Amino acid sequence: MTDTDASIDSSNLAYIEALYESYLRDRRAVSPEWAAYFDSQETGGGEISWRRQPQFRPRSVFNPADGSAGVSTNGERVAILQDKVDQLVRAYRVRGHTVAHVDPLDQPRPPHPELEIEHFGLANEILDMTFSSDTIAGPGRLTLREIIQRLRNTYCRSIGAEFMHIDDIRVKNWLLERMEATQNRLSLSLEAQVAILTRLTDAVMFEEFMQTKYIGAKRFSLEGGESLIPLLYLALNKAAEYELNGVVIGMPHRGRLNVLANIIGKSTREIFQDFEDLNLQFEDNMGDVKYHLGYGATWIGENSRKLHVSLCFNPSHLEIVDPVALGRTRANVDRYSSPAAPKGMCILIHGDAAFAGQGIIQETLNFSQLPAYSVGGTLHVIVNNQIGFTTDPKQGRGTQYATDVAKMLQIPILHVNGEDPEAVAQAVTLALDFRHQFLRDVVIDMYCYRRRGHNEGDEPSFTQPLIYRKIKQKQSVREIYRDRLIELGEITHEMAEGIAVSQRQVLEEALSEMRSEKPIRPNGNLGELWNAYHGGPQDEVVEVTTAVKADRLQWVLEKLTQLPAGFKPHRKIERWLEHRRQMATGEQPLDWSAAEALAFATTSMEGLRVRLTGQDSERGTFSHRHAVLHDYQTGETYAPLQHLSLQQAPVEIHNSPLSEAGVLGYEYGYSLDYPDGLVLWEAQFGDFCNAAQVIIDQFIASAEDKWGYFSGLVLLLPHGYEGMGPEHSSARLERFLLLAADDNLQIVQPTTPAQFFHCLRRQVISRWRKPLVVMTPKSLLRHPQVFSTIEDCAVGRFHRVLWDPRKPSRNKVSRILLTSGKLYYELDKYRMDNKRTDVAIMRLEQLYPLAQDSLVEAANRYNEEVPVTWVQEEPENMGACYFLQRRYCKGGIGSHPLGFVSREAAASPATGSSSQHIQQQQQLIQRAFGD
Ligand SMILES: Cc1ncc(C[n+]2csc(CCOP(=O)(O)OP(=O)(O)O)c2C)c(N)n1
Repeated sequence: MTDTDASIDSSNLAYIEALYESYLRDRRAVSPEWAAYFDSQETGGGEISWRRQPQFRPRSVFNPADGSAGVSTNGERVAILQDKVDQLVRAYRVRGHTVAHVDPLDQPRPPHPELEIEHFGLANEILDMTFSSDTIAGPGRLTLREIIQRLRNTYCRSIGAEFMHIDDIRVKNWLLERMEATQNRLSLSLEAQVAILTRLTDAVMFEEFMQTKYIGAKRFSLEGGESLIPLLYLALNKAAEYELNGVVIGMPHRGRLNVLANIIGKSTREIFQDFEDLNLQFEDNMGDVKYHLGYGATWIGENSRKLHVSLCFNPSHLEIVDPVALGRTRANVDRYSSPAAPKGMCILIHGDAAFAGQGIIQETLNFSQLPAYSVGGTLHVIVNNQIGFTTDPKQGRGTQYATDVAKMLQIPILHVNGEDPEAVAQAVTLALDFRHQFLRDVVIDMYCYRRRGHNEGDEPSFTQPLIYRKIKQKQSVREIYRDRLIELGEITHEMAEGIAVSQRQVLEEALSEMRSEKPIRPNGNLGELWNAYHGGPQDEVVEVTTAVKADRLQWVLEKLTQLPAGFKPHRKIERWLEHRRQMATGEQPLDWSAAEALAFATTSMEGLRVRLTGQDSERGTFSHRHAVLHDYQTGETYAPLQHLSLQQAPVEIHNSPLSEAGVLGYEYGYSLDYPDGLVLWEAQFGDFCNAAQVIIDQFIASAEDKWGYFSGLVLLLPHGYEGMGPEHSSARLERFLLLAADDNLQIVQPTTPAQFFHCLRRQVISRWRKPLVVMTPKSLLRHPQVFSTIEDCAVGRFHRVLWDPRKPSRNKVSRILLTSGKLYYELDKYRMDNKRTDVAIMRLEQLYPLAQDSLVEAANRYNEEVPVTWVQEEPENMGACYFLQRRYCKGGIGSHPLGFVSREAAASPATGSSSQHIQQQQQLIQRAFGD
């Protein structure tokens, strides 16, 4: 018998005694096995016999030493206890976070029963017994007391880690080893500690300075959460260490100014200037409030590597910037690296209430591992000040943590006490090493508090009196850390004060410079990529050639029908390819799908990237695109657009997740950092874009005006009244027209394949970057009258107004119809069927910016004062009626008075009854012709 065995043996007796006592008090206090054992040991008179039978066998056990069951008595005893200890170890890994000291406000956390040794049938008496600790990083054998201490240090100090929901054992073990080997603490050099203190001092001084110089001005201070600044500082240093070239940050209002000043590098002089509202003299646009502004600058890491850091401009709508920041990051990743070895990174900073409450978070997290959207892992940081405006967490979420939605991903969630800056440093180091290793997202939930009200004018004690009494008493995190370092003898009080004094001085100097010198022009922020592109008014736009030589178009079409040897698509697709081949030879005219493919192909062959995503966009909702073909036998895929030439730029067409706000935000973000590409989002049906209305309102329509951001994003929105009911008829054209002003958007409704071809190419060849909204057809995709020729794409350009191709005689025309979209073909059919040679039909292909001159020119082809009737399928309160009437054609079109024919104003866009639809449509057309 070894010494160890002896100690186990003697401790065991004490342990069993203790268990037996518990059992006598309450049979349920011990495990069923022990209870059964003790039961079996009782003699009739209640006398205990087990002491006289040391060879007890409560159950057959597995011996980890040799894998056998039911070995020697001593082995069994050890194995039983070891098994329980192992269960306890696992419980700490799973539940340790529930009791971790993560809250600087020390709000009570109830003990977790699974972290009590009794729960596993263990008792205090064996705390000094030695067990195998092989499953824990560190020494191979430890006493139970030491094991528990290590586990508590690792999982229950200032970091509470949730990671045991990760199924991949490789990932889980990596985390486990990293945390347990260090007991989840960094061992920091003095230099690193001083760096943290300096960053904290920067953060605190900035807020104090602003508070005294701009009393009562709204700035959404970071006070209480200042550890965000060292956290970001360390994150960017890590990014430099991993040789990344760019980091895009998305964050809300809280602490933005502090981050701008102390992380991004916006000069405090410029920030003061924003506070004094001195920028009006520079700005042609309406601008935005200072706590929404973004900025970009170069960050130099401690290893002297440079990377570009960009803080996205932000609307007030919490979290909606997240997909935008991700899209920007992916653009960087695609341009300079790949998602498998990304050189760019995204950091998203969130509020706790917003993270738990906003649905866009789920949409954003869902991108994480999707090949078309992954950026190789995002760092999420929740500035968890434990309040949302005036709302307590218990009113704001039904989950334990603000971060629980992130458990949908196989990623770690690190809850960390923001008042322990070294724990914050450990969390961010672990997080970024994890991201680098596994290319997955990671969440840091930094617990802190909010020193003031929601903003600087708010009184928080109205609603949270108890917490704010406590907060008032609290020293700042800087003071706490400073005192700790002084106590440890790492620094002196003078050194700490020196850091503060010099920071205060820098701020004072910047303020007096700002006050004594001329205002500095705000940084345009767009970066080099944008040098060749511009926004602004359309009258500065140079017309571009969008036509492509006929033989090239034929070659491309033919190439698009070629498949790799042995690749066999579905029979119907073979026929579809054959049809396309005939388009190449001129035997068949071009349909919509071919024109689109030609636009994408030629753009890519001119070196410009094409990226289209949307729900089921690979095939196309209406089964018309077939951009990605599937082998009918093997399921393998082939995308002909990607195999045109070795020199072509990538063409990516992807099915998106079933999201609108998230995906549109993402593609918008992509377009911000890919001005030299054609970036498109397609709605399944146009009406679904209303689920992304925030992106349309807050970014697409207004970003140029608010922030000087340009975008060439294209929205493809299927639109048209075809009896498909209230929801699948309208892409809500009226909403886009309502948003149109200052040439902020382009809104088109092309009616021929060639028009679509030219319009898409114009969007990317022109240097003018404006979002383009395309009302795309459904029934026209296969309409026999809807075709173009190769020649139509080989000459000409996009026409904003289409003249009547039937060329009615000027003197005969007594009625001009003006319409847009597929209704043209129905009106034309009626005209032909009824031989109405007195009616001319013009098409408005671009609704905004409206080419008034072209419209007047088209109307003037007919006699003066011949009335024009705008005919639309939509009810009067929708479509373009009000827009034309009120904004552009108040007095008619030139000398031609303007009338309107539409469905009656209605609450819902269309009827659900297909026969009623047909009837309405007939009446509408008859009214247009005055019949
Ligand atoms: C989508 C949206 N809804 C409501 C608001 C109004 N609002 C601004 S801040 C805020 C509270 C946010 O709380 P939290 O996410 O915890 O961040 P904190 O302000 O505490 O840092 C609310 C409701 C908003 N800006 N955006």
